Amino acid sequence: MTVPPVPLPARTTVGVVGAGPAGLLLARLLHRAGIDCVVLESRTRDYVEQRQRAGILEQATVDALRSSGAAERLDREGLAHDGVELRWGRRRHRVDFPSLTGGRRVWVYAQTEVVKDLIGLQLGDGAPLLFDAPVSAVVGADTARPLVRYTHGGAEHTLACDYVVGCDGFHGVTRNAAPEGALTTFERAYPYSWLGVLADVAPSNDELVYAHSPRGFALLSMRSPTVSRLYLQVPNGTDPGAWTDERIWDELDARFAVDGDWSLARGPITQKSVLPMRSVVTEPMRWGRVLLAGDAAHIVPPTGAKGLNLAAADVIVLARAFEQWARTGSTAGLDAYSDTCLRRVWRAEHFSWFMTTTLHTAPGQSDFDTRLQLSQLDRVAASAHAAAELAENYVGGPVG
Ligand code: RFL
Ligand code: PHB
Repeated sequence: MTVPPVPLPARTTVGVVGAGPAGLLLARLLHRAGIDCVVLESRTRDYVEQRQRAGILEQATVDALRSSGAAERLDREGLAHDGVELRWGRRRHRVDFPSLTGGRRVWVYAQTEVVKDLIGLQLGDGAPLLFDAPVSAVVGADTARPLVRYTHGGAEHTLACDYVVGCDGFHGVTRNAAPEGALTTFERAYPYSWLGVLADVAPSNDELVYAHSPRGFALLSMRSPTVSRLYLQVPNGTDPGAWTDERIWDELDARFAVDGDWSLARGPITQKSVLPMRSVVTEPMRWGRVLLAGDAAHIVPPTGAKGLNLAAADVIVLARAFEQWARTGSTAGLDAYSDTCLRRVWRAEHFSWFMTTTLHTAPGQSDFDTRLQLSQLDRVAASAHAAAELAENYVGGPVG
């Protein structure tokens, strides 16, 4: 029996490029609001669901997942965290979120799981979400009907939209479709990367541990009560294959070392990868009828755990703006979208830069700079104001 080909829509209200967390959450929020949308993703469903990335969700992200009906498993399996631990000079200091932020906290729930939950719901509802559908061009931003060109099943297709949203990440095509001079990019590179590993071992601490050490930064995070996620600062260009499991554990041991009773449990390492770090902001996040959201518009180094949460915040603002436009015809929300998001983006850029440069040791870093870092960490331990500044930024505020 031959299966009839799935009819591909030729026309929609909102065309979404990319099925990462930004594109999927936007599609979900629009679907719940009764606004037509089509998501086009270049990769396979399996690839998108397995890509290891972020692990911390802010309250505002959790609230959005709940209001879009995508939090059933998150509410069952997500781990609520009320603080993080900082380590430096063999000392440890816990930053308590609820007491410093009026009761706010964060959740440990992997990006892979958020993505699986959102994909399952969209496909379950029969909402148009195409994998293996790379977008090659976005044209006509200055017309009433912008077009998205993509390939699928070996053929070229065109999708006509009222608006197009580029949720296609840092290497996507949408941002590059802007006319010359329409966008300005602000950028900073860092002289180090992270070696990230997944290990089948119970996390050695109940909460995340961010460690400054003369050997470089280390982070202990987790994916579940039986799976640890660990990161080590490594030089740019590091080949993950050059790090044996034993070398990784030895280095983590040395960087997390504290006075007193604490040890790092070891287990089989199941994945290793190296990620470079960058700070990038593109302004504005819109030209004509094309808008950018998530990593397509901005990148942060992962030390503040902001990337995924910024992507979610963008699309929460955008979904509200589309709802206002669909209900009343007013474009006020869409017109304010870029300015509204960029305020939060720049706050997160500053916090991510602050966490990164306070905790990492740059190649050839002077003793003077190290003393400044240690003084800042001492300050967080000594002053409730300094600790509250860190905690407020870490847990994030309400959106919009
Ligand atoms: P994504 O997740 O990159 O999704 C973009 C999607 O667009 C698709 N795409 C296209 N689709 C159609 N046509 C095209 N021409 C396309 N070009 C691209 C891509 O295949 C992809 O599916 O962006 P989004 O949705 O904005 O979400 C942002 C988050 O993914 C990101 O901010 C965080 O994951 C950043 N990040 C991390 N953040 C943290 O807070 N903690 C982490 O540990 C952490 N680890 C990471 C990360 C980002 C990484 N990248 C981007 C290299 C680790 C990595 C490796
Ligand atoms: C993670 O669990 O992957 C994670 C957590 C906190 C960060 C970065 C990554 O700051």
